[in-house]
Amino acid sequence: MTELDLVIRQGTVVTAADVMQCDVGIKAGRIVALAANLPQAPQEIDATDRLVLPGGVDAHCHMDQPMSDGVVMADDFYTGTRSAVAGGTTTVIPFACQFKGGSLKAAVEDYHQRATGNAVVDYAFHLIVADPTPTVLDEELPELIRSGYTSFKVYMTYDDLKLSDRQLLDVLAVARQEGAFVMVHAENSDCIAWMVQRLEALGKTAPRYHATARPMVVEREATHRAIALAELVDVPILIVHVSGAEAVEQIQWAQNRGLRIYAETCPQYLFLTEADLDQPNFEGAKCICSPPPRDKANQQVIWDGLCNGVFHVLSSDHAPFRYDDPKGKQICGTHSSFHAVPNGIPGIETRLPLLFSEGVNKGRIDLNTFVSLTSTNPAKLYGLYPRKGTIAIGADADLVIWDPQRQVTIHNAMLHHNVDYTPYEGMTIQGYPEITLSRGEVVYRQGEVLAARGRGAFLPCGLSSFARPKLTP
Ligand code: DUC
Ligand code: ZN
Ligand code: ZN
Repeated sequence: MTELDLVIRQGTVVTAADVMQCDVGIKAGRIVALAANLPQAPQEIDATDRLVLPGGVDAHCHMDQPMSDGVVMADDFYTGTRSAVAGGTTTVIPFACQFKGGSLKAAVEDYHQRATGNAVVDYAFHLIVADPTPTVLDEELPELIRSGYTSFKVYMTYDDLKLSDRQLLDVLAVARQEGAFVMVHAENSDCIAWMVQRLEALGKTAPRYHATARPMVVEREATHRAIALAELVDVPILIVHVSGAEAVEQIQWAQNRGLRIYAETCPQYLFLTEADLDQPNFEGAKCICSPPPRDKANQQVIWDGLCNGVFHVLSSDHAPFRYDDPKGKQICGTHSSFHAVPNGIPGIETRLPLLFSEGVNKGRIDLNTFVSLTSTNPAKLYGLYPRKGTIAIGADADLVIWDPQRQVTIHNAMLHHNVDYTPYEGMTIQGYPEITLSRGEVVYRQGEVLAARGRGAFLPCGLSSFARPKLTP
């Protein structure tokens, strides 16, 4: 064997399928050997009593995304990806967002400029299709899909992003034709607008009314409609950030009918409830995200869905807005109506530790499921597997040396994002990344991010392993 650059020795190597005691040999940034007693290398990492996991793939996160209304995201590609590696995530897939009236290609070019020279780990882009003009449908989208942007998100709510059912059908048809993969934000826009108007007319503008304005039925109806549209076009879709039981019922119903409906959830639907929106002094705004967190019973249904296979991926939906900031949650320096507060919470760094502690340690999911949900499935869903998302010969050496014993009390001061709060402040968890490697390079070690700014590379995506055509008998 030619000399290895690095050996990770004596660890417990975990993939979506296996748990193995072996060393990991790395050469030129890739995994080249998995065996006991590998020969000495110039660089060695002792992983005794540690897990060796594939680096997390966060397939739903937002960073440096241009916003309307004077709102600015707190994390750019530098701070966002630093936060990612400190939490054990080595690949991120944020969104190049088209504006209505704007070009999709221009959005992609702009987003490249934001990422290049800043990202510390590898990244791909989803597209957001907000204006499916004939040029977008017939030219831009097919060309972009063939150039490695193989997934896109569509919205059923938010005035500046939402598509009509007719437009959704047009976009789904392009996905079917090109083999692309569609993520759907499922909430009924008119129901929300109607609720917001009535609540504001009654002076009910505090953060807690965000949840009142977006009850479960609003998500359930849109989830069902998205499924129906996908069935009509005969194309797989993934429902993003599923928050509770009634949406899960719709997804299970579709899955039981044999439809290719996939689903994602996020830590906020496992760890927060709508009571978190009802904190004093406007602090509830910190937990405003859409869909909103629900209640304990809904949390349990989301946990069940992670255990029983309804969900394929756990993403952060990291949407970083500072709290004490006129460009963030306190938009224009005021405690404005819940409806003006930017939607989203930070979570790219806490995604893996939270799921490990409450999922694996509490016996809800096994180690293989943890790896599937956080790394392997997102890599497969978005056409990055097996380069990313697994520990195998030839895969990129994107790895996390994970200390399953380490107890950590989460404080915002220890996190690496550029947000001035975490919704998980004070929560004590067990299990934390010790070392993170990206293409064989140590980019994080025990609290310190070591990665050089801009070392991350763009990843063109192949077609989704989950969007392959159905086999017909
Ligand atoms: N909801 C979204 O749809 N995107 C970003 C954050 C959020 O809360
Ligand atoms: Zn969304
Ligand atoms: Zn999002």
